[in-house]
Amino acid sequence: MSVVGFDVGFLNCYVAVARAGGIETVANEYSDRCTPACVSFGPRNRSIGAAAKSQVVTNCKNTVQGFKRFHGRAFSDPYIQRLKSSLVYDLAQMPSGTTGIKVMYMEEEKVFSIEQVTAMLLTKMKETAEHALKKPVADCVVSVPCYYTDAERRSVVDAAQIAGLNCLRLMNETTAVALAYGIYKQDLPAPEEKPRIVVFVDIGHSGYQTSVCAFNKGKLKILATACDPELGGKDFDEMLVRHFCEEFGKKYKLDVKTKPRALVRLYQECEKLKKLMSANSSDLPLNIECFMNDIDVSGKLNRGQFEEMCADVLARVEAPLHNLMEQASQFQLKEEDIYAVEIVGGASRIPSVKERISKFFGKELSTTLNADEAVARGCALQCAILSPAFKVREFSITDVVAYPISLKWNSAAEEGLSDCEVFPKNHAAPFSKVLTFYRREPFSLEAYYNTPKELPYPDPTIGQFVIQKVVPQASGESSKVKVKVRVNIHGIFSVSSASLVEVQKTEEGEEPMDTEQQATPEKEEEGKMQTDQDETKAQGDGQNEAEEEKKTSENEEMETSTEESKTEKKSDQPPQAKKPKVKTKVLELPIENSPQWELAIDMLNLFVENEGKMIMQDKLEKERNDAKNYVEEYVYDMRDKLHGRLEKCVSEADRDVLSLQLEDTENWLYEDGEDQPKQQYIDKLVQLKKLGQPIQERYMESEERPRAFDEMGKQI
Ligand code: ATP
Ligand code: K
Ligand code: MG
Repeated sequence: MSVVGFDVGFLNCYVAVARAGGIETVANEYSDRCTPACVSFGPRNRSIGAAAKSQVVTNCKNTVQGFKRFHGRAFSDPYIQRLKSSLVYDLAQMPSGTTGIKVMYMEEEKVFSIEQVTAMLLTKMKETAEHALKKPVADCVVSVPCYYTDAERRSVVDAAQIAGLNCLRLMNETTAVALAYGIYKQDLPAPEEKPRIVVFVDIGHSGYQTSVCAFNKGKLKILATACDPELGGKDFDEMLVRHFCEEFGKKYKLDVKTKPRALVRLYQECEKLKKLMSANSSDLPLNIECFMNDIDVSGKLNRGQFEEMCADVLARVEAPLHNLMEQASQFQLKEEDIYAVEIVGGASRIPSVKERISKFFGKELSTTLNADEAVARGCALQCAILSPAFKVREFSITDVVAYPISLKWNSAAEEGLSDCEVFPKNHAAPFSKVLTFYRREPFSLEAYYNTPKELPYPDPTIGQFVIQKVVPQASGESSKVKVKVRVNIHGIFSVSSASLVEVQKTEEGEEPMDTEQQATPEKEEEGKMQTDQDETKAQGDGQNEAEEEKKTSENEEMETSTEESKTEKKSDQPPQAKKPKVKTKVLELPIENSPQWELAIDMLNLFVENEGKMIMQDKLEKERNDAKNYVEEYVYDMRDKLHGRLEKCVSEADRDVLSLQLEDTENWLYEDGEDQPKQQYIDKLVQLKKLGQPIQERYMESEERPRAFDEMGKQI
């Protein structure tokens, strides 16, 4: 059982784990807590994270960044087509129609699905967590933007599975932040009191998310969310890049856009400059040596100029806040009810962004959370709450349905289509509802988002769900079919079960055979967590408050009947006089689920298998490189020592033989030996050691002898 939270950012990823001391953001092999969302493909292996980022310039066509926005998208999606031309790497269509990434890997052209690429990143983050926890990691919570639709969410769940992870929850980023904020607060209002209202704002590299959240002791409830999925740090970088492309065009006659390498370098330098400008309002330089055609370029900029050129971007900061407060006003919330506005995310550090948000609310902004790590920490806290092996203080989390969901179906009673909104906007989630239909035969339901205009996604379809094996009652009447629909813990819609109620009328005293007397399952059992019997103290949040039972904020609602039920309902009423016993038998019905852009199970399995192979390949390549490095190290080390402390232990002739061997090996390493199988390096090292070892042994002996005498002397 592992307790891990992953913040899969557009640019920056963070891993948080729960350990004895509490929640901790852990560092990768470069001692950095931030892992770049970057994967680079090479002729022999992949590099992921920091190692990949260092190849952004040198291997730009095969180094993939900014792929978070490809999840759940068709290749033909206008959004993807628009982006395609601005990327330095290639995109391609997967056989299923979704977006893939085309690179050279292992000296072959390969197309990886977006799920595979994110899985690669997760593989790296998983290793970081495993290294920190010193045990295998599977259970985890993964962050997603709160504006993600179903297809995007399912794609991330698949990516986690490909990486061998068991994703307990996809957590909305702002909800993770809210949890990280609330769980430690000792002074939240009591459950019956007026809740404390906090607005959260997360501005990352690609997206801008806000939520308004109500806190009471032991619980948080998201009330509404609003977003701009296309506003973040990258848009400011874009403006800077555009500015310098123009300037260098005039000043040096360079067409930067024609050289992907130069463009990638300019992006890097502009991002650095942008960050510097947050702390400094004076003129700041931008210098790049050998930028293009051997020309060094330089420019300068100050914050005032930066704000001027980013005016259009900055003008978009208020819209989501307006949207949020408009929704909040529907439940009588006003600006004066807001206790705090907490901001996180890298781009929230831009002074003019902060100013605008602060001005909007007429309030000082609050920055009590770690702007970079809050999402990962919130995910780890959620994982601790969900994990039966961990005791954390009781904290219930209720999220919202971001876009209203409707179902439509062919009506049995009348001709034509019927539909009904099953989850209105800002409905609590996760949540299940039971719908009742009266049918004689299998029927299908189509789920869709009913406000396509507000959807940051081109297709409102969620999926088709066929309720199979529906048959009429023995009497020939329609059967009562109960269909449970839910927005699950990942925020994904599904038809989770369906059952047919078979009514059996028998005479008094006569017991029907084979019948279980069973109540209709209206009570939702899923989502309830087992009582934690583990004796370990509450470690998740450093608080020692044990809890008896954990459950998610799964809510229940009694059956919602559709209009079709009315006409036939009477036939269920047994006539008073005869007093026959009515027994009902509930038959579970199979459901054929076809969510939009679902990854086929055989593809998923293939991807799992391939990820395993690539992990193995990376491992073998690392071992090969290590073996080569050992040879190199030995050559340099021995050469130094032969002329140093080993000199007195070797004859001139032996030394010359070994020296020559060392020199030959060094030359070999730069020529034929540059790229050899691991065994070659191992053999080479053995060969060298055959000559070197006896010399070193002689040296050891000569060192040991006087020491041994010393020891004897002491004993006497
Ligand atoms: P997303 O949340 O959109 O998936 P992310 O989580 O990877 O993206 P963050 O790590 O929150 O994004 O933020 C990265 C962005 O913040 C980058 O554009 C970075 O340049 C910017 N940023 C970081 N520090 C500063 C700073 N001091 N001033 C201005 N911008 C900054
Ligand atoms: K991040
Ligand atoms: Mg982020």
